[in-house]
Amino acid sequence: MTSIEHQLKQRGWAEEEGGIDEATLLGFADSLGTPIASNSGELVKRLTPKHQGLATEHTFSGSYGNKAFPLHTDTAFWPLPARYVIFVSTGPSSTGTLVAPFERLLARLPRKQIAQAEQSVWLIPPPFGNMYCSLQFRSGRSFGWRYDAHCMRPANGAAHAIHDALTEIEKELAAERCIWTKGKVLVLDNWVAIHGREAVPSMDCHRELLRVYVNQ
Ligand SMILES: O=C(O)CCC(=O)C(=O)O
Ligand SMILES: [Fe+2]
Repeated sequence: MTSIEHQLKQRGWAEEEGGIDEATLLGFADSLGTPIASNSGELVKRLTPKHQGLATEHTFSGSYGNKAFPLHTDTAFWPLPARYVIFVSTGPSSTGTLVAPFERLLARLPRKQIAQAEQSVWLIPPPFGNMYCSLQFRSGRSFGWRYDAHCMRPANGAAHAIHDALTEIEKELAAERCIWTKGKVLVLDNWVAIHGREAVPSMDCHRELLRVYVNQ
């Protein structure tokens, strides 16, 4: 088992310095599974900080601009969210990507709210999708978690309570901070770990990550 696979199994994400560039990214993605295009149709998506007004509506940058992105599951609005998210940095950046296992958030809920998390129903409205979902999903023998307050609206009382509780927990959560060097790769098991981004200071406006979704 490679170090990446081992880390993914152990804690739900993996980091490696200096291993990958644009030319080798899709080959690396192939070694994990099948690369899947993002909603924009691109297999490799180039992520750069954008001012809110200049970014596409309904994207994270369209909603938050250069401010912090809250913790989320990528593609939470897909019937089955992408299994892995690969990020590679094309240069150094001190703006961290934040990562935490979803269970670390759940562990902070009072016992009574664990049941509410299980009973919570969420709506993913247009333009993101058009479906109801729960936080936990199952695919074959695997279970996963989805959470993205940007596209998931609480649809019952339990979901409202969980939304409020997770918003508070997120403020105090000790998330791991991945800061970037050229060629560094971060692979997330997107069913297990959620992630966000720190606010981007103007001096880091050249920050650039490449992102690929992978299914198994
Ligand atoms: O830029 C980052 O560090 C993460 C970006 C992200 O989470 C996203 O675009 O979905
Ligand atoms: Fe993301």
